[in-house]
Amino acid sequence: MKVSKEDLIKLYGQMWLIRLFEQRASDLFAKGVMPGFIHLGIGQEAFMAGTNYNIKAGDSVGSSHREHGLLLGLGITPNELMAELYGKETGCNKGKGGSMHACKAKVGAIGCNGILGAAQTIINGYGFAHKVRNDGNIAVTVFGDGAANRGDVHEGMNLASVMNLPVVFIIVDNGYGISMSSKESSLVDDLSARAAGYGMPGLTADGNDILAVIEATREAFERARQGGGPSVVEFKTYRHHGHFEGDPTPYRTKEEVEMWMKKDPIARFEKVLLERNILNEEQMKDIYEEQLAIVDAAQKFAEESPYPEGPEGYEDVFYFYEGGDK
Ligand SMILES: Cc1ncc(C[n+]2csc(CCOP(=O)(O)OP(=O)(O)O)c2C)c(N)n1
Ligand SMILES: [Mg+2]
Repeated sequence: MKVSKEDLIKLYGQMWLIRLFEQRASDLFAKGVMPGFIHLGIGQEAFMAGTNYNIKAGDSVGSSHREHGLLLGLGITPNELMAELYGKETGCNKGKGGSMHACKAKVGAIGCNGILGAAQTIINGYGFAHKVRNDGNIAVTVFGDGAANRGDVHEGMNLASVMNLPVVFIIVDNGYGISMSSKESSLVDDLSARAAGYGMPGLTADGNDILAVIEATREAFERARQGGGPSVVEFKTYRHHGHFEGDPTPYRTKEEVEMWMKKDPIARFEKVLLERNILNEEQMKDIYEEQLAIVDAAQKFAEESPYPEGPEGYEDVFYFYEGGDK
């Protein structure tokens, strides 16, 4: 697929935005400034930016617990996402969604479900709505190698298939489900092979090569848009950090980490951009600085924003008080 020079440059900026945003979140979390619990997708930027590239206005995209990058690409701004991570009133969910439940339905970011696998059945409702409305939009659900082993995922795939829904199941095999290697939790090399069991196409692509991601999602998304039904796309990638921030990762070797660092998706894309004379090193540095300034501004915005207070603090949430539930 031909991607214009302008788009390649935008994608490069987008990858840096995701990485810098998450590195900042990691630092703030380590300092104890950021509350809650975060899972970072540093190292997985190519699949996030590449998938977003083929998303159109009106599509419904369900993310998982590691996809701040997808949310940024869909249209949750860095300011409102950072504020959400801080639990502030100016966050996209007034600080009550946090990292794992940040969403913004009007830009198609339909959110995450804390129960692995559950979102892959729910996505069919979105797919069905697009089909009934005949709006040419699709529903996309992104989930991990660990989630892929849940029974609900199989039900979801089967239903999408028999109802010929415009749903794309994106499996992100990043090597682990917490500390369980994906090589041990499933004995098929490619999790996309599951698609055959439901009579739909399945494809595995290099999730650290943004151009391969764009190609794979384009094919699957176009099929779904044109009434060709659901499919599975699997991306092989690696998370540079642990499952959660603070995870000491005793389950992986230094050699394994080093091997994947050599496949860093940003460095790989830089090589392509240099080889094709699209950007030189100085221009790449400028783009990096631009994205860094956006992240600095997002942090400042989040820190200066208020927490939800008074009655507002108790709206949109279930809470318990002594003497009964309310
Ligand atoms: C049904 C269910 N079981 C267990 C958990 C706890 N849990 C949260 S994340 C996770 C691992 C997910 O691994 P994977 O799907 O590969 O995604 P990744 O974290 O690698 O992005 C587990 C077991 C859960 N949230 N839901
Ligand atoms: Mg995983």
